[in-house]
Amino acid sequence: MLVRVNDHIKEAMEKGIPVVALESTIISHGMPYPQNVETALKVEEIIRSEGAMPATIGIIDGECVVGMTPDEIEQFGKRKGIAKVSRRDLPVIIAKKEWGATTVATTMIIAAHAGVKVFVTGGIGGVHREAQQTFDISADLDEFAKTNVCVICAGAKAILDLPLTLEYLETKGVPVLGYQTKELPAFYTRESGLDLDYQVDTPEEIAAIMKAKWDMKLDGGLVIANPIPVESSMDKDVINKAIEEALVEAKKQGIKGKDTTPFLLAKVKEITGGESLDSNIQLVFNNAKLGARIAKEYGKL
Ligand code: PSU
Ligand code: MN
Repeated sequence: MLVRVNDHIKEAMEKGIPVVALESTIISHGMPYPQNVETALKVEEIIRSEGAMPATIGIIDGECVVGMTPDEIEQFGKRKGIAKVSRRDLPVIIAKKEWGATTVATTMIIAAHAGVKVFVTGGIGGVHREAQQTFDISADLDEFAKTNVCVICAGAKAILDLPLTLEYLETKGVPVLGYQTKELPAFYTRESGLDLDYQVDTPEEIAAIMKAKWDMKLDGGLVIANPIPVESSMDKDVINKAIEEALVEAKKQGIKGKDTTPFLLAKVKEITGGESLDSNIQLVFNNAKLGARIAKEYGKL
């Protein structure tokens, strides 16, 4: 079987309980052990407490699993050498029957297969700084152009070129909706200085926009940009300085391609003495709450 939807997820769907997808690259490549596993399990708990069903997605022995068990989540957090799997990697990992951690792009693909429309994560990939030279644009952005899943995130990290990321999403026809804000949040901070065209204030409004998009056969996803809670957000100067330093270090070490995002995340954490990791964890929890509510509202339509 290419995609295995576990029984508890199937049952939830039959009963009309809304399902929320979760990715595994954030577990295997986005956070250190054991915080990665603790966070992944807590996110599931938050989604359940909101009356929805979490479905963490990953690839196990070449099988795309929707609704991993806590033990499998633990494995994704602990095991070394689990590949980071984006769209181009997916067929190889499946055919070779390997384990793979799914990025935003791949999680969208597998969620869509299973009929899951809402997906919660921390941050999405984007256009990297200096992409004019490197061509490094995350495959996440192209996935938003074709796969029908609504993704709740805390905006995009300032390790990316945020203005170019917004331009790219516009070109690809992807709605970017600010949740109770008119400004693109920048992951660790609530502000980026970049205006969004649309502010939405309730999960109901978001569900209605999802439905209108897909009823019109406008294929592709939506980005819901949910700012980090004030009490968990970082000082702008502190985080920006850490990011600049991390970027210099990445260049010095010749870090490229798929290694860039995990490298920068780990480096920023090191430079900020772990403060960025705490913020990262809190913003995912905040997104989980909103994602569950959106899934519930969409389920009513
Ligand atoms: N942002 C984070 N943590 C992450 C990622 C992004 O704060 O773990 C992961 C997501 O899985 C995202 C991927 O899809 O990085 C993007 O990688 P790339 O830029 O190589 O496409
Ligand atoms: Mn890349």
